[in-house]
Amino acid sequence: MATFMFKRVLIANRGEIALRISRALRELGVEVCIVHGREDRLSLPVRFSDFAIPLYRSNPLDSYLDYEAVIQAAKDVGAEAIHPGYGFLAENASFVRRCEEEGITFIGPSAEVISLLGDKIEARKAMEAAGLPVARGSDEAVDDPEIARGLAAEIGYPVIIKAAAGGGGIGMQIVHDSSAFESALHLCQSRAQSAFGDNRVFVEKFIEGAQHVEFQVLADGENAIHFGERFCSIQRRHQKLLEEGPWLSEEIRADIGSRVCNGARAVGYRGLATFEFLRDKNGEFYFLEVNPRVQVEHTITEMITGVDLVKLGICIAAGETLSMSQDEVRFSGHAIQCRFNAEDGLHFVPSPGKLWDCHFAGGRGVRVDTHAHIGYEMPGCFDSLLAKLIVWGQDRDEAIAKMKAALMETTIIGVDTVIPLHKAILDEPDFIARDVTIQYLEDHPNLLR
Ligand code: MV4
Repeated sequence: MATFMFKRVLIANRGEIALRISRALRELGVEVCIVHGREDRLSLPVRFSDFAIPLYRSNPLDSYLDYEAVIQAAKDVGAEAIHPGYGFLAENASFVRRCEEEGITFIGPSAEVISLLGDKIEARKAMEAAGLPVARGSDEAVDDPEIARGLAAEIGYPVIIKAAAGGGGIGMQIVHDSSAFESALHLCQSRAQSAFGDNRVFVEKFIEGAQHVEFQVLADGENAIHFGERFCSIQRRHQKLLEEGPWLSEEIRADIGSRVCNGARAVGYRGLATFEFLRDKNGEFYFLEVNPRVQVEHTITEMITGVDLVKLGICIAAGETLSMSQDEVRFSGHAIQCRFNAEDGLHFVPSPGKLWDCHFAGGRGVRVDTHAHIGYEMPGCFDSLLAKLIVWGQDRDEAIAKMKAALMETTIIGVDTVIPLHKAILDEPDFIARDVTIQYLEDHPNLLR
């Protein structure tokens, strides 16, 4: 029930997600404020905002990372809440704590929950206790190589050593036998120290030949519901390229779905969350981590459930309780998303430049989320995501056919994109047969020619 809604919200982000959040706010009758760097001063989310606050910095990233400046901007403009989007400040517990101190609503979970989930050892422990399946491994940080080696022998090789403060795969080491263990442990610890200022690592059974499946959750601090799963195995260097959903049977969705809701309730989660899993050849699930934010691929779930997840997340932050029950979440058809990164499609190096021409597909069941337009100057200093093309079909075959037709119409002139790779994947027999793991691109090197 709509009891209270913000009058004015500040977006602390840029690009397609800033535009996506701006649309949700406007539909809710909320005034849209946005901070921006010099590179983005002419961008669509800035032009479409009610109040734009320039925060020009010598390092362009700092326009979106200098959180004291972002908080000051919110106060200056009278915004009651800040939406962080993804990346930048979205998972920064210190920033969220400062928002809490200033009486500004952070649209997302509490600083305490972000800290808990940011520690992969703590998150793993909490979720195992809540009944989520986890891979065999250490339930605390490992430091002593002898103890760690003993644990690895017990679990059985191969094992993986991960940073407690990690995520995104930074520092991870796969170890195949005990002779390689000690140096891998030290390497992971030193990578973790330099990347996160925290050298704690933990050990897990390495799950081979796995798929990446994630569940979308919405919670209000007390209760939680899930919106099913997305299949996100097709990635390179931990950056997803193509996502789709649904992927699982109704029975498995209901089983893992009820567990992730228990996990969200156990930590008092509030807002949108994604629970990431590996799924092995036998169909066994292993919890990886919780992403405490809106994700790039939330669009897949919106297409197959018909809900506006971004609006729901804002309503929760405004103090509403969950407005739907699990029974009211219905699934229909199949959705596929292609991410158009401005990159060279062979080596995945950024390809900044001016979009001399730009045209996106349309028609029934076709959605494009983008801040791109003819004349847009794609900066090289930010994430290279330029646009997302999402299609909906009655079933997977129809969605694939629709995506191929939509890619054929897509025109982006001025920067390189990964679209030739998307086209090749959609024609590849293993993809068509759903025979896809997280090794998909390494296993299909011909796609990159
Ligand atoms: C794993 C794994 C295999 N076994 N954990 C990569 C990022 C981080 N979120 C966790 N990751 C992995 N954890 C065990 N026990 C393989 C990966 C992994 C991966 C996971 C999801 C999607 C893509 C991936 C690519 C390489 C490795």
